[in-house]
Amino acid sequence: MTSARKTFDLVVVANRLPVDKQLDEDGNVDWQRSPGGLVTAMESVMRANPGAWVGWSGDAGEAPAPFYEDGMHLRPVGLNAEEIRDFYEGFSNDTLWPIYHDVIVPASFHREWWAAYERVNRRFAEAVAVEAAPGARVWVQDYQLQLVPALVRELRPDVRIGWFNHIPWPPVELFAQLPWRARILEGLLGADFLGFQRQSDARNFVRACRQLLGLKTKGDRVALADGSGRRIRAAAIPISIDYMGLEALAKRPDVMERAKEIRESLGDPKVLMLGVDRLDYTKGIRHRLKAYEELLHERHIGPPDVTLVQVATPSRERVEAYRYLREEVEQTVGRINGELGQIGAPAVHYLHHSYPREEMAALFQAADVMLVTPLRDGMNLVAKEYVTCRHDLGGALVLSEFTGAWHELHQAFTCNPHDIEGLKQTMLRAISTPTRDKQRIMRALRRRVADHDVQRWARRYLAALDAAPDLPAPDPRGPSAAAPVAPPESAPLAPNATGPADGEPVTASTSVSE
Ligand code: ADQ
Repeated sequence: MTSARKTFDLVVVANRLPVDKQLDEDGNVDWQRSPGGLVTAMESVMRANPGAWVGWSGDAGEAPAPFYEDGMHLRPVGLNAEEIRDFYEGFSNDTLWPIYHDVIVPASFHREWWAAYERVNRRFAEAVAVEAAPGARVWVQDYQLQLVPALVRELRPDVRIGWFNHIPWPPVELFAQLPWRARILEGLLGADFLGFQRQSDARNFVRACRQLLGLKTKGDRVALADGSGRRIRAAAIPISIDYMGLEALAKRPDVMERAKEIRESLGDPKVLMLGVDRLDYTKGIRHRLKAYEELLHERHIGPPDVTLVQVATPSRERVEAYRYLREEVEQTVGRINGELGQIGAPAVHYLHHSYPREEMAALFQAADVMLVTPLRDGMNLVAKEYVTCRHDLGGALVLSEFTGAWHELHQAFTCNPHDIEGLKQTMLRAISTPTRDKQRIMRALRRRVADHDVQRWARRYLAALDAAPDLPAPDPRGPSAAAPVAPPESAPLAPNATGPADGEPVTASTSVSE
């Protein structure tokens, strides 16, 4: 007797599984929940919908058998060592990542990397096809999996497919450099709905379809020319964080106590500045250090009154541009401390580690000025985490206008990190603005994040996906009389129906009054 295999109404597909493999002392495998924002977001969605998650386990070799973890069905996808090199480190992180981030470093193009990207995307799509129940919702994440939507549609035309881009979508002039640009656009157009961090990302995508594929577009919709009549919607639904969960953590007495301890161990500076980033060239760490170094040289600020803690999480260390960045940042920190530090009072405390959430929340509460200065960033969750942890209304957020977060948090101390002189002035302003004014700003920033948390992001995304696909209405006179119809305006994203459209700056009329 055979029993029907269980399939799932919601399948999330991401490059990585939401768990990390750990080996205990006896060499037994244990899976630990990874603390990322996506996992937290999906937790609440998956509690309501029995879900599966398809992703790579993070190790080279055969995929482990599917397993359950905290009520989630996890289906690992295997990558061999060459595929990790070519698909992940190569095409994803050394071709797409730089192109999608304004070519801050040059992108590398290699045909064998593309071949691996295609092959691995197909493997992910095949895994999805096995897990999805009839008519399921499939939610594909990010730039590593842009071919998956069309591949899943080929295998499973019955399912509803969404894709969300966590990083920026580049202007068409940059995207056009990609030798495989048409294939990527066609891969994405297999979806029913495409979500982006900012409206300008969605608009860039629509423009690329028009200019590079010659497709007709209207507003946020791209009409396919394959006779299906499908129109794909591309819109901004900016990601957020678990505001309630993080705020509760930040209010824990042990975390607040730890924040005090951190300040004490740094010699109780008058002003503690903080940077927290993956060690990535997009994050503007070098620009931040340059501005800080100049302020020190010019004696505007200096230790022991002012100090900077820079947490730089290890990242993509096998990609050359990242190794080079690390060397440069570490040399700069060494130089600043050598020239401008004092005994017992270094100018920069540089930490190249990952920390538990509690420690991050304590650091955020300890910091008077949070420096978020990316040259380009899809969203930047650190900015949202910082204001969430400041339930005391203390602190000041310096925020680059090149982050997705700035489009929601533009009351922050805004900076253009390329303008070193301007960045220096903004840092000084963040220090010297009167406390009452800073509290007013912090209250408005916190309100925005509280109202637009990650649970709302996930609900909005799935509502938009459910409103898709956008097909011409059947003609009551029969198929031969079918004529194009105006796309229905789907309710969930109607701008300004209940407030600002997500992704839009909070304007004077919608910002929170005191
Ligand atoms: P990332 O570029 O990885 O993500 P970001 O949004 O800054 O970045 O989030 C990083 C996360 O890692 C934050 O939750 C932060 O607290 C945490 N973190 C950083 N350093 C840490 C450390 N040393 N120890 C522990 N935790 C640390 C991509 C895009 C972003 C987008 C996110 C989500 O590049 O633009 O905001 O996806 O969509």
